[in-house]
Amino acid sequence: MIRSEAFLLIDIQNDFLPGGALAVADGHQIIEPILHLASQFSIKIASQDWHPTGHFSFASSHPGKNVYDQIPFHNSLQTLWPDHCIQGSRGANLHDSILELNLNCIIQKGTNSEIDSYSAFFDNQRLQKTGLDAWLKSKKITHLTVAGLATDFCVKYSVLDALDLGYSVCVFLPGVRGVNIHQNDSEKAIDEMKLAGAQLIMDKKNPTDF
Ligand code: VGL
Ligand code: ZN
Repeated sequence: MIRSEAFLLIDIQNDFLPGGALAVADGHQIIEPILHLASQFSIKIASQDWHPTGHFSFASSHPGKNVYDQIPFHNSLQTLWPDHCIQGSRGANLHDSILELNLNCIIQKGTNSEIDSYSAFFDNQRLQKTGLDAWLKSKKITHLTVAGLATDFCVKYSVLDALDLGYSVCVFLPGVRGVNIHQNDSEKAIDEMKLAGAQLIMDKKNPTDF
């Protein structure tokens, strides 16, 4: 095992799993492969979507708007979501099996009411950093293997930011699933991550070239 390596688990929270407020189809299928791979990492980090009530990204905060509508925001578009991952709620908890992994660090994001944060590194406008980059640098971590939910949002933006910040990144494909508001969003996200320099892997020992 390379000591400069960590397993980064994105938003594996009850609300993104079947039965949750923003359930990702087949999201539960990531758990077993992730637990299996996790035993090979000494450093494991989880991100946690952690919104205050009335968060800007919630459709319920915009009268007349529906879930999955998009609204203009700072030269970009904000997708509107069902209320999810509300601070202190059961839905915001990391899945029990992930909590049992002896995580070295939990990074909360999306805590500012006024701005969403898909990436575990920055908010969506890149105005503020979470503590993740500083934490990784303090541990001299240079390589990340990433898994979690959702492929087409928080996994994708976390991977793109990690590459941008200079980390070597593997995406563990059996450990990701997407929201797929549009068909193929997950496939497109995977292509984007690969094009940006991420390595796509099916298991730890045998990196596969897709
Ligand atoms: C996520 C939508 C809203 C994610 C978080 O974890 O991918 N998606 N908030
Ligand atoms: Zn969110």
